[in-house]
Amino acid sequence: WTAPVLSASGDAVVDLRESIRAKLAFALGRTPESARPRDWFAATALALRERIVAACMASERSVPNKRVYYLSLEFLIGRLMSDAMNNLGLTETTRAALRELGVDLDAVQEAEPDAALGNGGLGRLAACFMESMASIGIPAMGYGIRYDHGLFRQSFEDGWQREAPETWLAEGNPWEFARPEATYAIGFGGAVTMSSAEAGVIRRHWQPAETVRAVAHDVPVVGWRGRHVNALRLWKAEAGEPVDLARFNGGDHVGAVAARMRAEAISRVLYPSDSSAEGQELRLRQEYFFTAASIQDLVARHVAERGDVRSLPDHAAIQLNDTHPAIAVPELMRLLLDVYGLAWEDAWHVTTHTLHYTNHTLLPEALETWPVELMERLLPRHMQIIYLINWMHLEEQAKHGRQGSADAAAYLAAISLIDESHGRRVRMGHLAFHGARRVNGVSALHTDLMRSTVFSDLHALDPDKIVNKTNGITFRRWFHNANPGLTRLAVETVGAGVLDNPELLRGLEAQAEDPAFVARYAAVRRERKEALAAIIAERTGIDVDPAALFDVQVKRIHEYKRQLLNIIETVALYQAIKAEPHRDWTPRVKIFAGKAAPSYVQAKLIIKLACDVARAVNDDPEVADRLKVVFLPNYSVSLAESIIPAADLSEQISTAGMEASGTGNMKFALNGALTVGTLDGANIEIRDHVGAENIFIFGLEADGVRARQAEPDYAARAIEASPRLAAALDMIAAGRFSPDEPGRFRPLTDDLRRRDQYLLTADFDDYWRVQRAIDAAWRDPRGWWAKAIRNTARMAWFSSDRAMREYAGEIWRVRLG
Ligand code: DL6
Repeated sequence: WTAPVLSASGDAVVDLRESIRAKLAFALGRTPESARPRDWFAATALALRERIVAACMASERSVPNKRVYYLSLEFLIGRLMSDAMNNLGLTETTRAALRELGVDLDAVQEAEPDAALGNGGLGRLAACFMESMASIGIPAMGYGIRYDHGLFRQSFEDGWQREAPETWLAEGNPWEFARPEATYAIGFGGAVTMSSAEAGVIRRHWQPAETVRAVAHDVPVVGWRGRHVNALRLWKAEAGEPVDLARFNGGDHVGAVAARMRAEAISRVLYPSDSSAEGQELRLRQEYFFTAASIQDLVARHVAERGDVRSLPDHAAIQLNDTHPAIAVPELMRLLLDVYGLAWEDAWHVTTHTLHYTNHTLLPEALETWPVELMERLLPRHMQIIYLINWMHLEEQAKHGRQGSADAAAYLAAISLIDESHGRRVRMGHLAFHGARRVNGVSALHTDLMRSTVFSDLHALDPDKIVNKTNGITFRRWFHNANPGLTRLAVETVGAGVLDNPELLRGLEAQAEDPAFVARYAAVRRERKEALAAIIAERTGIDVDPAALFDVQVKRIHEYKRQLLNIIETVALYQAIKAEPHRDWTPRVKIFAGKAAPSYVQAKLIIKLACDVARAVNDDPEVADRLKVVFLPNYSVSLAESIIPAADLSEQISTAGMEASGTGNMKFALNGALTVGTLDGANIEIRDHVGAENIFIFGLEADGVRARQAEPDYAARAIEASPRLAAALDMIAAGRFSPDEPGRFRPLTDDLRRRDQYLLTADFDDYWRVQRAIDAAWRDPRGWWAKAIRNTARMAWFSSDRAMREYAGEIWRVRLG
């Protein structure tokens, strides 16, 4: 760790300065006078990349006994420069080198586009895991897609979300290495033929109708102190032939590149909307494209290194990040059977001892299934293999005594890989479960629910298969880089060892009530809040008081995450302030940020409501600084890095049983925000670690949610029993926040009265109660800061290094380097 604690040494500064100068001239063709911040960023990144390469080559030369392959459709890596500088110990050196060139490092860092190759938690988790694997020395490769356009850019037009394409690659990516030598042919469609039996064995040959090229691009992932470098290999889709020359010369200039456009569409955008059949097909093409390229690549590497494909499980552990790469099960089987000629039993042994699967959601609408018809058309050989796997699986169970029992048919239907209940669809979760050696959930509660609900029948067949691996976050990004002031304070208080061993944060506990330490801790927060206030003013025009309680809910907008509950409580608070304007209200700034999926109508309406409520509240002179509401546009990893260290209160208020884990909750608590949350996902484990007296818990637990959902008219009755809730809903429904369109929010309020799937009405009163307890706690600064410091001191367990060690030992059985 050199930044921000130590200063830079002279020689290193000169070396780096000259290296940056040379990159600017010879790689970018720019003079210092004509260079824009973006050019300085590219030159600096290229100079830093050079320093990563040496370590990278060392990693590549040695053949580890076993490698981990992490397959994920999303890697929400954000900006890479601060990671690279800090992990190489070069932040201050870079700052000094640029200063000598008359350039400000902060401006250069701002010029780096965010690599937003993911939607939210699942993709950000993959990025944290990659960094941790490199830091603790797990030989690993991440595999994903090199999307031209990551998660859309969000702006607001009169409070409505607008989406525009994000263009992170517009000026190239200085971190990556194109690897055209690692190119694979990926087939789609066509037919399967059989060769005549040789020695009694019939071989099948898939002859695809269409072939797309997957071209590797590697981004080095440098670990803490630069000891290990792994690669994130992202696949770009290209057409076999860039242009149909005959058509082009015949005058059909657009038609001549149609096949190319179709191929390239695969890596064009993250998460194409699946509201059309074409969108659904493209999504399946993306999943197969990156999975097949990755499996071919890793099998080829294994065979080149070890000779025999049968030993794959000894030298490779493949982790499927959710079901998006679940097609790996039949793809690996296809390669082993059709290309390497293994017998079925041997191929199945290799497959089920190499693959592992992480589940990230139990929400029924998010569990992937694909129409059998689409799979048969796009991946005919894979569908044959899936049928055969399923047949053997069902035969096996039928043999084990379930025959004849009254519920035998229902049982077999429940465990089948094919769901026949509404059309025939392949259950990707069941496929991944069946093909994996270990299956894991991402928090203790989520894993229990996996065992008792969605996977209960499969779990009964193999009770050791499901294990829990609670998520984690990389402290290098979410503490050292995002909050250098607090990191410096931790280092000065408990020693520099805390940078390598976060357990040493425990030492802060002894200072939790020491006035001098508390003053320094509070000063760091104040500085981050002032910086965030400046961002808010610049991006929204709203002035907020850094002395107020910063109450933050930032995450994807989804009904189960219940931003609507927070907004309704805001309206109720607004009404209460209006009713008693002279009371001593605790000043609050409610800060929201997050994107709604473009086709998610209800979520977009929730954003609009937040913006409309914000306008009414902020414009009301009677409220003044007691309550402000802000919706920051275009939430991203970089924005999160500015928001999280400035938060006093972290809203983690999902309906119990619905948030698999959450990782934002960990980032906030580590940085000393107090959590207001339900007993959901990892909140439960956070409470266990920080102590029940240092977190604000409210609402129904998962069992209570299920019981309440079974009660008829539960929402109407809850509203009737809560005058405060009823008044807030009435105010919204009557158009008080949407005078130009009074009925605008009726779809939200009507849905709450009729159905309220996410139990907002049930939890509202308790949420109000806990928020007022928070107001009172804020008015006792000594008590508040002691709680905050205890949060920081007790969060070490949530490091993704811990999570990766657990995966390495208990799932992958891989040695650390
Ligand atoms: O495990 C990472 C992250 C969890 O922290 C969140 O609780 C969960 O919602 C998220 N899951 C998804 C689901 N996507 N799919 N499929 O993003 O995973």
